[in-house]
Amino acid sequence: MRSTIEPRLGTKASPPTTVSSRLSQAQLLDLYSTMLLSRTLDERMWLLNRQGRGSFTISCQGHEAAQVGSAFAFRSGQDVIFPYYRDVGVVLTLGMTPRDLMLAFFARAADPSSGGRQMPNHFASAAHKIMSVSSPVATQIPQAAGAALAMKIRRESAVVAVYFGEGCTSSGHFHEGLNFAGIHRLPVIFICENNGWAISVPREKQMAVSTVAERAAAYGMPGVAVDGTDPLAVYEATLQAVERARSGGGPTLIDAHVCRLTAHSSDDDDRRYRSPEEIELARRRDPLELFRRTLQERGVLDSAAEEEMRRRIDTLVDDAVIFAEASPEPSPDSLHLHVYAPGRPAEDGRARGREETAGSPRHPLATSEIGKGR
Ligand SMILES: Cc1ncc(C[n+]2csc(CCOP(=O)(O)OP(=O)(O)O)c2C)c(N)n1
Ligand SMILES: [Mg+2]
Repeated sequence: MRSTIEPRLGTKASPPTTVSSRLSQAQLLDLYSTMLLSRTLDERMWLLNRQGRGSFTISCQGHEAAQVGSAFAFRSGQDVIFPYYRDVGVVLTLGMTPRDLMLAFFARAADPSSGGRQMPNHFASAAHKIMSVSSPVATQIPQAAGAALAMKIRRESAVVAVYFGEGCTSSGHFHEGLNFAGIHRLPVIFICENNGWAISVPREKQMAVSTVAERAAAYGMPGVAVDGTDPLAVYEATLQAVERARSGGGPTLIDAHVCRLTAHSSDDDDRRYRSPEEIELARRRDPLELFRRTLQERGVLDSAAEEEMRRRIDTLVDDAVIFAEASPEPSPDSLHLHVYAPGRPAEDGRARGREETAGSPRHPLATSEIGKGR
């Protein structure tokens, strides 16, 4: 077993030293409180899972600085965002609420992401231009390149952001998406939350290069490695990428070095493949702790303000749990909603599903089309 999140950029016992000149004191506090809200919500989901009240959770813990710091550079409701399953901090920054996320966690009818049909953390919000998370990892990357092509054709000033883990960079989708975006100089920012693990597979077994950033050279775009535990460093790197994209300079790949503070998911036991020393090293890079110390040292946050912030966030999370748990489940007759095209009702949903998949002339894999060279 090897230690995989050794310091290259950001492992440090002391807090980051930069406080962005681009952010006001109020914005810095907002950034920190969104990180704290992400962590508090996430911890509550683990608790609820262990109590048997929620079937599954997957964590943002250790990624909050990269998520909130980068999302701070986007315009909510204008830029198009393709998150991945860890991105609690991204979607909260862009306007989804604790209630929204708890409704998905409990799979309730009012869940804005999928009406209770998807796994938790498969975020979606049309109002915030947050595109639905795809379960097969990395498929969002070419989707984002396609969305960016649409932006360019329509001459829109919005940009596209797509998030993924470093494990995704071994997938063909990653290479096709970046190649296409590089060729057409598309306004898209590729943000890798590089935590050194793809479930139990360490980075050394995922790629032969030592950083994700260096992969960018193959696609003719800048690759920026950044300390993903420092929200301000991530914010600055993302802002520069956004400015480049908006001014026609094309895509950027950001490689944010983060740490995974939990097991892969609530169904995983990482003690089987991570050493206690490696887990301890990750804990020492806890982005929340580091940023709190920075803000305290700079006189932006004192303990009374922190106490008050924690109380407010606990109340928000309590409210979200009570509200979502009491909300109705989806009704069984809505089973096929958003699954089949509207306007083609059938008395027997199961039979209709089979017929449409196999025989509909509109279906690209209809049996009648296969083998005819179309
Ligand atoms: C195409 C595909 N293969 C395998 C999986 C199972 N799977 C889910 S998450 C994951 C690891 C992804 O690792 P990484 O991209 O580094 O993201 P992280 O979870 O570390 O943030 C895998 C292999 C999947 N969802 N889709
Ligand atoms: Mg990973």
